[in-house]
Parts: sequence; C-alpha cells; structure tokens
Amino acid sequence: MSTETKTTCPYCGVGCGVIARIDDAGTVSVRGDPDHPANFGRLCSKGSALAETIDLDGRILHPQIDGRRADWDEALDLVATRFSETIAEHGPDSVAFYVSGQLLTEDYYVANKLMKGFIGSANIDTNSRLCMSSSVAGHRRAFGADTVPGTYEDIELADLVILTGSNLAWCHPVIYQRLAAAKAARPGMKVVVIDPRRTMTADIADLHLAIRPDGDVALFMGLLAHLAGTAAIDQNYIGTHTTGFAEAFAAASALDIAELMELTGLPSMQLRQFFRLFEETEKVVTCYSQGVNQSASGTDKVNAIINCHLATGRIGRPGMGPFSLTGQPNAMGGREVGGLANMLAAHMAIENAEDCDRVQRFWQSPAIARWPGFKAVDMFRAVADGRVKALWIMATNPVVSMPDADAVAAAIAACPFVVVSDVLQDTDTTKLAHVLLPSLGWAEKDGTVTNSERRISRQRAYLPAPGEARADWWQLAEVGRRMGFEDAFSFPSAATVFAEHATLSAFENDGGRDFDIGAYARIDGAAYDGLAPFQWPQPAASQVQTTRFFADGGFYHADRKARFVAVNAPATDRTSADFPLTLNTGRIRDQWHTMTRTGKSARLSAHIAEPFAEIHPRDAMEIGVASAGLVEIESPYGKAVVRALVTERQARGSLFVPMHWNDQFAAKARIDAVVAPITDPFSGQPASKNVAIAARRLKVANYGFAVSATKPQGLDTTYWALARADGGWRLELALDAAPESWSEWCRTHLGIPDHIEPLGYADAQTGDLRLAFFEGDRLLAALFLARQPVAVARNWAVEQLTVRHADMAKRFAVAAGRPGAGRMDPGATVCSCFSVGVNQIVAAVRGGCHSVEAVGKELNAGTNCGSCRAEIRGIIDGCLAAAAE
Ligand SMILES: Nc1nc2c(c(=O)[nH]1)N[C@H]1C(S)=C(S)[C@@H](COP(=O)(O)OP(=O)(O)OC[C@H]3O[C@@H](n4cnc5c(=O)[nH]c(N)nc54)[C@H](O)[C@@H]3O)O[C@H]1N2
Ligand SMILES: Nc1nc2c(c(=O)[nH]1)N[C@H]1C(S)=C(S)[C@@H](COP(=O)(O)OP(=O)(O)OC[C@H]3O[C@@H](n4cnc5c(=O)[nH]c(N)nc54)[C@H](O)[C@@H]3O)O[C@H]1N2
Ligand code: SF4
Ligand SMILES: [Mo]
Repeated sequence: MSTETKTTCPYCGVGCGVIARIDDAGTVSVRGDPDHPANFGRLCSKGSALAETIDLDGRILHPQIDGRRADWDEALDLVATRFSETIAEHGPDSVAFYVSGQLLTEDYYVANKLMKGFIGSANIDTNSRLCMSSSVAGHRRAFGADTVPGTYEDIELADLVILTGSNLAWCHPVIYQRLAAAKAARPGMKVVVIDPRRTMTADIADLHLAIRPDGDVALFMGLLAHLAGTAAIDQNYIGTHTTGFAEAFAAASALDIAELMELTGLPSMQLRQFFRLFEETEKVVTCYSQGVNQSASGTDKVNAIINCHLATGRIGRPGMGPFSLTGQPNAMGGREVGGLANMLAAHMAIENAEDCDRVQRFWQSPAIARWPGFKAVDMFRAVADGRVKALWIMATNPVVSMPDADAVAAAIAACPFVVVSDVLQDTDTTKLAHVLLPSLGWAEKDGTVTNSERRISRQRAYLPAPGEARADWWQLAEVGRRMGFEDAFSFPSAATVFAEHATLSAFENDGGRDFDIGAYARIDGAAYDGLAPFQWPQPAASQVQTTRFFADGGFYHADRKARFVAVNAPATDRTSADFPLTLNTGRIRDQWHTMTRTGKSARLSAHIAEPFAEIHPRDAMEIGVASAGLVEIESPYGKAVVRALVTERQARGSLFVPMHWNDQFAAKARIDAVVAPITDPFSGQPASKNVAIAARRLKVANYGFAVSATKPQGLDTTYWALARADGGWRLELALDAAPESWSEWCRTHLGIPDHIEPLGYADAQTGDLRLAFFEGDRLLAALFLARQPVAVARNWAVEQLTVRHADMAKRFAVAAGRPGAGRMDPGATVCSCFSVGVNQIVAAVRGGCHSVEAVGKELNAGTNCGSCRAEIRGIIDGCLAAAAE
C-alpha cells in the first residue's frame, strides 16, 4: 500500500512543504504540498529531485573510532569522557561545538543547552555565522531583538520589490516564482535587483544596479539622505517609535552625489531613478541575502537598509518592510534556540545577567555561560593554537565552507579530539574525525524547522533509520547524560524537546521578548505528529494567525523604540598590485553547498557539471584565457583551479566562483581555501564576496573528458572534476605529463578489467586520442583527449552509458566521439526536471518558439518546477538578438 507523508524540504530557507510518497514497490517520489503556506504546491529543481538523493550510497551506517567500527556505547562513552577530562583539566572554554543551520530545532536546542547550561561555556557556534549573523546583529541593533518583521505575502503585495545581494531565482526559487507570478498578474509592480553581476534574477528586474562590491552602505545612505527631503518621510513614525534619526541622517548626508557615484559605481541617472522609485512607492519590500550579510560591512548594510524603512514607516504593514532571506532550512530555528556563540536561548541575551539567571533557573543547570564564546572564524583559530582541545562538528563541512579553509583543515587535523556527526562517510571534514557518528538524514528524522517568514513546520520521518544511524539530538543528549547530567538530558522523544523549547520561550515572558510559542508548551506526541505549519509568535491561548511586527512600534529595546544606526561608507576596495582582482563567491541553481546530497543526483549535476569562474571578456583577454580554458586563482591564503566561463554578465575586475566544489568532486576547487578570513566587526561574519585575488591562465598540455560506468578512483591530474551521470560518472580532465599508456590509466582509474581491449585511435600529429571500452553491448568507459579543451558533446557522451551498442559501427562512433547522423547533442542541461539541453531549446527557438510558454509546449522545459524559466528566457532573447544582427 502506498503511503504519503507531509514534511518540509531540507534545503533553503523558503521552507517548502513536501509530500513524500512511497508506492507499492517501495519507490519514493516527492511533490509540493499544495496546502503549505510557503509554497502552495510549488517546488524548485532541488526540491523536485529530493527522491534522487536519499539512497544509502556513501552513508555512514555505524559509529566509528579512528576508522574502525565501534558500537554506540563505546563511541558515546569516549566522547563524554574526553570532553569531561578536557574540561576538568583545562576548563569549560577548552571545548567547543560547531553546528549548523541544517540541524532541526530539537537538535539545536539540546546542543545549546548542553554547552551553555551544563558545560558552562558559550563555545557553540554555527555555520549560520557565515550566513545570517550580520542580519542578526543588524536586527538586534535596530529592533532590540532578532525579529524578521514581514511575511512572504508582503513580497507579493508590494508595488516595489528590491532584491539586494540576492540571487533569488537560483537560491530562493519558490519565492522567486511567487514574485514572478505576482508581477505577471500586476505588471505595474516594479523589481529592482542590486548585484554586481547580472544574475538570472536580474532578468526579471525593471532596474538592475550593477553595484560596485560592497557599495551597498553608500547606496542606502544616499537613499536615506534623499528621502529626508521628500514627502515619503514619516515624521510621526520617526517621532513616536524611533530614536537616532538626526545622527543617521547627518551621517548619510555626508556623501555628495559624486562620492555616491564613486562608492557605488553607479551613474547618477540610475541612482536618481532608484531613489525616486523608493520615494514614490509606499509598498516597498527590500529583500536581502548574502551579498549583504557576507561582508566586512554586513551589519552596517543591514542597518542602512532598515534605516530607510524606519524613516518612511514602511515596516510591518502588508507589502512593506526590510526582509532578510534566510539561507538554510533552519537558520531561524537556530537563532530561536540561541545557537550562536553570542546569544542565549529563546532570544535572550547573553550579556544580560537577568536573562542568564532566568535560563539557568529554567534549566536548573549547574552553570550558565555569561560571556560570548568564539565566533566561527575565531573558534577555528582557537582550535589551531590549542586553546580548544576537543571539538564536535555537526551537520556542516567547515573544511569546504570556512574562509581560509586550508588553515581550518590544518587546525582540525591538529586538534587532539574531533567528533563529527554527519550522514556521509567521505567528506573533506569527516576524514579528519577521531569519532565519526552516523546521523539520521532527511526522510529519516523528526523535528521542526523555521523558515524565513518565522513559520515553524515539521520535518517528518518516512523512511526507517539506516544501519545504526541516530538523531543528532539523541547523540547530544546521550553525551550529556554520560557527562553526569542524567535528568536534564533524558528526553524520550523529539516532541519532548520541542515542548521544553516552547515552555522556555514563554517562561517569565511578559511580552518583553518577541519569540514566544507558549501555545505549544504542553504539546504531546500526537499533537506534535500532526503539527500544522504556524508562524511565531504564538503565546499561550493565542490563535494561529498571520503575524507581522512593528507597524505600531513595539520594538524590543527597553524603551520599546527602534534605533536608527548612523553608518559610514566603508573602504571597499581590497585589491593591490599583487592581487588586483576581486573574487565573489556564491551559489548555482542545482547544487546545495558542499554537494553531499545534490551531488548524488545526475539530473542536478547535469546543469553545471564542473567548477568555474565567471570572467568578464576584457579581464579574460588580459589574463589570456578563453572560455573553457583553465584559470588558477590565488590569494595569500591559497589557490584553486577552475574552468573559465567568459561572460558579460560578470562585472569587470571581478570573478565569480561557486562555493560548492570540494576535494570529493574536483582536484583543487575548494574556493574557500582562497577566501581571506576577514570578518564584519559586529557580527563576525566572513566577507566571502569581496576577496583580493590574482588570476592567471593555467597552461596544460592535454585536456580530457571521460564517461565511466564506475566511479573514477585515485585521480591525480592537474585538474579533474567529477559529476554523477545517469549510468555512471562524467569526468573532466587536464594535465601536463601524459601517462605512459592511457589504456593502463583507464584500467587503474576507471576500473576497466584487464581482459577488455579498447577501441579507438590516437593521432600523434594533433594529439587527439579516443578510447572506448565495451563489455558486450555496454559501454564501460570512454576517454577523449586533445591539446585543446575537448569539444565532444557531453550529454551525448553521457547517454552512451545507458544505451545498448549492439552494432559495431555505433561503437566506433562512440570511440570517435561523434553523435551519429541525425542525432543532435542536447547540450548542457537547462531544465533538470525534463533533462532538456540548451541545443534543444535553441533549435526550438529557431523553429519559431519565441516565448518561454512556447518552448514549454514544444519540449516540456520549464513546465514543472520552473527554476529554469529565467534561463530559457535568456536563451530565447540571445537567439532572437543574434538573429536580428
Ligand atoms: N541553489 C542553491 N540555493 C541555495 C543554497 C545553495 O547552496 N544552492 N544555499 C542556501 C543558503 S545557506 C543561502 S545563505 C542562500 C544564499 O542566497 P543568495 O545570497 O541569494 O546567494 P549567493 O549566491 O551567495 O549571493 C547572492 C548574490 O550576492 C551578490 N553580491 C556579491 N557581492 C555583493 C555586494 O557587495 N552587494 C550586493 N548587493 N550584492 C553582492 C553575488 O553576486 C550573488 O549573485 O541560498 C540558499 N539557497
Ligand atoms: N566562499 C564562500 N563560502 C561560504 C559561503 C559563500 O557564499 N561563499 N556561504 C556560507 C554559507 S551562507 C553557508 S550556510 C555555509 C554552508 O556550508 P556547510 O554547512 O559546510 O555545507 P553543507 O554541505 O550544507 O554541510 C552540511 C553537512 O552536513 C551533512 N548532513 C546533512 N544532513 C545532516 C543531518 O541531518 N545531520 C548531520 N549531522 N549531518 C547532516 C552533510 O552531509 C554535510 O556534510 O557555507 C558558507 N561558506
Ligand atoms: S525553494 Fe526549492 S530548495 Fe528551497 S525549500 Fe523550496 S523546494 Fe526546497
Ligand atoms: Mo547560508
């Protein structure tokens, strides 16, 4: 009998509801939950591919100690003993937890309780430090609490939506779809995109401001100064609900138009157009994400934006407000439990003695942290220099995602005791663990997450625990019990953890704290199982309702007033003679962070199958690199090698490299090895988007491409990048010294058995070499080499792994690297739901399909999740423009 379970997507902070279905044959499929208020049935490409990422390939199924299998008791006893001994000898601040916005609230609550209340240190920080901490700091400065005032509906109700430092189309695709639908229904609605790059999101914009890196503070200062002289200013709101306007205005007015143009890199016409739009539109929502947060001026950027909304009173009313888009599925839940080193539980403040006492009384704990612990970058510095001697890493991959990542790897490797809880055996971080603990993954675990609009939803288990994997909260609680805190950590279920968290949110809360979900303080197992998505706050005896904050003031500073923050435009140019270019890093549509899950899906991997650097054509010319060549990127911290992607979407002087690739998928593409550990002074968030680098062309003698039925092993060429493909793997290669025998190379690295002889040819003149290995009518592997980047049609070559090759002539065609007559290479995948490639779309456009809808009718592309619609529109525009020339 088939079963259906309502749960929540484990990827981005949109927090889409998902229905997981297991059919009679045991096959899992997913679809959007039409009743979930975040997505109303929509899913993006990553959400739609969830069923392809839940297999057990590569999973950790048993606890391990120093690489050998251990049982839970032994592993947990060891963790408890080593942590207790370290604390006894060196004090509570000699241990640390580094956790994640991908933990569920229940996991996070137990981690925070154990560290802050029972170990008595605040050395718990999280990857949210790299993600949301500037927003948290900005909110707390302005509002007195970490409150997101608005809801998703506001984005649809607004007449002007500003997206700054957000590639919404790729990173919050379902909000993007809601916005695109709202704009289509109300064409008068305006969208402004502020981003140094012309992203896919910019394609929906009425105005794209290609801002200079970190020009945002200046831009919003200019806006505030402009607004002050117009009717848009709300003196009543400013007077009644805020303080500090005069100082903020004075600071903002310090910049004249010439300075504004210089600092933002924008022409005065565009500045005026933007200022006017904001002035004249009452219903304005400003959404921001990592282009704002991940900056040395991230907190000031947040406050510069909030200042403009406070000055116009445009906050907390339908269709109005500043809106911090959260990255991870539970970035918000982590903030609610106080998962950051400078926060306490339930939105209480670590620097407030009364709050500390209150939390300690509630927990009845032997200790309470009274000063902030290490923020992520400092935490790994403390690991490096031995101040931290025992470290537990949970649900994050810092060797890939932390700035100065090589130093982070070295610090972890040198740490006397490292515990890692993960779902995968082989990540760049798990390989450094002394104790490796198998965690339950999505589909197996139970708990709650909070999305960007403060909506709490259940993740529900619908598959059994694989092997001996256990929930993260359970692992933490077991260690807590074994450290001697039996009563405080004897949680029988996730539901009981949630109930305690809800009780604490309401504990001695007379409305002075925004986060209150007291209505759920007595939730039992059955109610928890059936819990429908709801927004906080929801104090005891309140009704489920749509909530907004601050339309009528009621801020969380002691005087209940908001603060304007007087900000100054920072120096933003980090380049120097040796490092003359700027590195900007971020995301692509179909990969999630370090690829441990999305990297399993062939469909998702086909969108962009290798690490790349977007480079402006003139910079490419100066470096001497052409598209498909290789670039080496260097900073004083480290190096990376990626493929060049020459495009005018990229601004001059800046390269964009995705954060995703790591040592499991490429030779040297961990871009965080290059990123400097420079942080925002208030939030401690790394500035991952403005890094001084040098870039040069990497000359190699040979380029290669291979497809292989088995996973390539032991790769050691100058450049390689591996991606999952239907029926096997695809591999990009580049190298200087060719091996003595390529056939032997294939046997060693592509697992070709000795008895199988290759088909193919080598041309000494051109340097071309082709080898294909067949077993019966099945292709085992094909390798294509050339002195130039190999021109073989990738998707066609990949397809050969799954088709049968009965006829000898066809096998030679494969060896020759040529699609047969009449067969078109589909080209790089654009639509991952229906695996439609760029060449197919171009052909459809040439055949008369001149709209996204027409292409959809012809090829189905873009008709399921819609994540690729912006790209399809770009291809159509490109073809039509080319035809018109
Ligand atoms: N596909 C996909 N989606 C994801 C994720 C993923 O890994 N993959 N991760 C999730 C997570 S955790 C997060 S935090 C979010 C991040 O979501 P986003 O913040 O939207 O994504 P990023 O690509 O990191 O950066 C956004 C944009 O900021 C721009 N930018 C760089 N510097 C500046 C600047 O100085 N000013 C301005 N205004 N813009 C600048 C970059 O060019 C980039 O296009 O995505 C979430 N969604
Ligand atoms: N240069 C640069 N660096 C960046 C960024 C950037 O834009 N540029 N963005 C930063 C941001 S915003 C973020 S959020 C981080 C993300 O960076 P990370 O958090 O390091 O990336 P993930 O790949 O999401 O790591 C999650 C890990 O948890 C494991 N996992 C999955 N589910 C579970 C589970 O249920 N339990 C446990 N215990 N483990 C699980 C996964 O296998 C994986 O190893 O990267 C940051 N780093
Ligand atoms: S937008 Fe996509 S990745 Fe984000 S929660 Fe929804 S389905 Fe998941
Ligand atoms: Mo993030």
